[in-house]
Amino acid sequence: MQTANGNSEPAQRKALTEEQVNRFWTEGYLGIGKILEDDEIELLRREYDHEFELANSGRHPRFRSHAIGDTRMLQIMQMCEYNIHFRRLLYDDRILDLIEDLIGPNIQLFHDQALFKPARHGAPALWHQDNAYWKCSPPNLVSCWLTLDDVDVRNGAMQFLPGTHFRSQEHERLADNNALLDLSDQVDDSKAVVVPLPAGGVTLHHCQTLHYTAPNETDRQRRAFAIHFMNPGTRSLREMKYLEVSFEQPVLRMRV
Ligand SMILES: O=C(O)CCC(=O)C(=O)O
Repeated sequence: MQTANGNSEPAQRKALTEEQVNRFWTEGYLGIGKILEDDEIELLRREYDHEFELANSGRHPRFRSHAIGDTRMLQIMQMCEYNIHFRRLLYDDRILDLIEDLIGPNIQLFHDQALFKPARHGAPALWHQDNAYWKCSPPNLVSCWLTLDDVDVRNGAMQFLPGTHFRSQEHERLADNNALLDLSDQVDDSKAVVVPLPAGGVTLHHCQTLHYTAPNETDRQRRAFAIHFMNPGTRSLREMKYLEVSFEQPVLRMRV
């Protein structure tokens, strides 16, 4: 194939080293440092806060609040349908290049979500595999989890159990919140790896990697945005879409 620079092959672009790609497939996750500039982070924080202000006043159609005891995880599903700045992020080459190194150049959105742990009473995300919710086939989805605040173990940084992506596990529903799945009883969290990040940093994880985030008991809020990517042709058995291949969600990159 001819390209504009006259070479016979497309230029090789690599966002991840071979060692990082191997580590991802061995451990099921990767921590990547800061990928956004400070002015981009500031803009996204303002937009994020605006969307949650709408949600707090009952004016966001995709808002949910997940309570565990007296803590809350606030969630806006499909932020990309309401906010152009978050929609742009789906197409950001800095993110898509990372994803391409893991699942190849044909990349479709599965969904996105903003996950907000307010200061002092942010609920934990209990140990789970994403695909226990999604039931996607084949189970090859990769998530990019982006933080708009500095995160550490105390305000809800991602924690992963390395190597757990090789098999799916049955999940129980949380007793006092039927919407949430919980594997805590079956998890040896002494092996958990915490991935602290600066604002504008990301983690990548496979849809079967067991992960958890702690309650936010600090005075710092924790604003995160997760984008879940799949290959076109992935089917969600949960949505009973196994008879069809869905192109309802945007195809973000395609090289045929
Ligand atoms: O943001 C969190 O605390 C949890 C995120 C999560 O579980 C995910 O993105 O898969």
